[in-house]
Amino acid sequence: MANPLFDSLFGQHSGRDTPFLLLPEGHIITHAGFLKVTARYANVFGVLGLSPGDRVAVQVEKSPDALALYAACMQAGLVFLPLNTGYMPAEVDYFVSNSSARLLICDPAKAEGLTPVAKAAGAQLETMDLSGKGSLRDRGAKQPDSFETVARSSNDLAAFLYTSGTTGRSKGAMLSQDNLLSNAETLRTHWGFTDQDVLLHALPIFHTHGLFVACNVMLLVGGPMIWMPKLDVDQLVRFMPQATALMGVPTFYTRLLDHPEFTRDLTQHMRLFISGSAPLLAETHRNFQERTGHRILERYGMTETNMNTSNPLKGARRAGTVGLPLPGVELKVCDPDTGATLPDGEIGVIEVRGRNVFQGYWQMPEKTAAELRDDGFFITGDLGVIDDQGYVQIVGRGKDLIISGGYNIYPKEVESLLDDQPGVLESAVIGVPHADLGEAPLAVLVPAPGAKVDVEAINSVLRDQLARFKCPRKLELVDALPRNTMGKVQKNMLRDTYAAAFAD
Ligand code: MCA
Ligand code: AMP
Repeated sequence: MANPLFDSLFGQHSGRDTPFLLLPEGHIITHAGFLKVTARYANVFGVLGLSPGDRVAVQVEKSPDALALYAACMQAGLVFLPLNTGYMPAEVDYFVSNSSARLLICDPAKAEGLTPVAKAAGAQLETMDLSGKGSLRDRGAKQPDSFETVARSSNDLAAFLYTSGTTGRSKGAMLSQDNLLSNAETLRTHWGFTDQDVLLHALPIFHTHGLFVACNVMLLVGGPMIWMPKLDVDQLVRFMPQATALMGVPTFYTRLLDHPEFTRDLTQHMRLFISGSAPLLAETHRNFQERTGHRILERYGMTETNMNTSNPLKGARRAGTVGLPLPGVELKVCDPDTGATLPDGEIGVIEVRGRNVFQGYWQMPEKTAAELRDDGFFITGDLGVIDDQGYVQIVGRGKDLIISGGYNIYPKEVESLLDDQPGVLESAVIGVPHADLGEAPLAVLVPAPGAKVDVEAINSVLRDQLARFKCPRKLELVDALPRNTMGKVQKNMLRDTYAAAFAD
């Protein structure tokens, strides 16, 4: 094939008037219609002077046109770089300059703040709003609705997704066509998706889960998605009778369980509920089964690896586990110090290898070498154990990471900013249990001797510099941080102290 990823996901639907995106207000976008829009954007990229391999950074609200940007990048051989819509200009600045993106597409409302960012990075700036309108669509209107697909090979890069590091700056995970296509094919088969499925799609499309897992699987099989701009549980409940499957982070399931109309009757016809991106409490799994009769299928993945393990479609779905390694994925649990493989039943760091594993971090050979072994195994930083049936259980994280509602927060990034604030001697940011989001960030601050800390002023700086989901929901002042004999901050003790901080 000339362009394996584009041809398999999109090209195969050329000219098909089959429903692809079902919008909540009733409008239906067909595969053929979607591909025409895609071709217009691919033509615009050519007019803007982009060449295959160039990066296109995209920070736009979820819409059919936003998805068409992904398709257009694939068709034109460009590298798609989606960005969380919550990121502030200071954060976007880093991604655009680090990736040397040639084009930044943003919401018109953010264009003023991002113009200097694009300028400094030498990138062009175009706009697209929630309804798809903006400078890019205006340009597209003058372009043909067909485009000759640019030839690419399986090893060519398809996307960069930035993941933060426990130390230092975010890293651009380079994903090849084969990484994405092989994983989507595996998931389609493993989860039994066909063109008879209708997926409720309420996840954001700037992360692996909503884009590569949900969209790629449905594109492969040619079934439609009910395309919701964001999670709205009333809407999920309203459209569930038209769907067969749902993919979500655990918050989707706890919120559904809180909804009075989410009943066994409503879900009888559903084929599959899939959860991932954050730990699903065994209690949620059990409550869900009691309410609906369905056992949620939990799986485990990462930006760098796509999906690694999954509970089975047929066979035991075990609460509190992420199931078995997917076909084609090798998984082992290793001693964190020596890297030696541990026997089943022992806790260690999970390492994975397979066609799903990324190509490395963009222009960061040392970081790549530190996490991706020469033999192809990727060190995930997740702590796990394999039971006697081969099921993998994630028991913790070797990396200092908070996962809040499925979004990753690296404490180091927030702490660095807090430590720079007037009157702050040092800080520690921890994840504290949160009924809705799984965990949420809380900051513990130590004032400098004799200094007064202005909590409100600090909150305002945080909100200005960081995406809202990263901002600690509470700031606590203490005299000193607990440290061990080596002087290392004991975050476990802080987590115990503040365990009930979000209990109400
Ligand atoms: C929104 N807010 C959050 C979060 N989301 N705060 C902490 N954690 C969050 N996840 C903040 C907003 O900034 C806002 O703050 C306030 O909460 C309400 O925002 P709203 O938009 O109303 O929130 P929501 O619609 O209720 O969103 C919660 C959500 C959403 C549905 C859980 O965050 C979501 O869709 N998460 C999915 C994330 C995801 O796709 N993860 C996959 C990546 P303020 O009031 O101060 O303005 S991981 C991945 O891809 C790997 C590979 C994998 O395995 O899947
Ligand atoms: P990301 O960097 O956004 O790709 O997040 C990947 C991380 O999410 C993994 O390294 C895990 O720590 C976590 N994760 C994903 N799925 C699960 C799951 N089902 N259970 C527990 N943790 C998960």
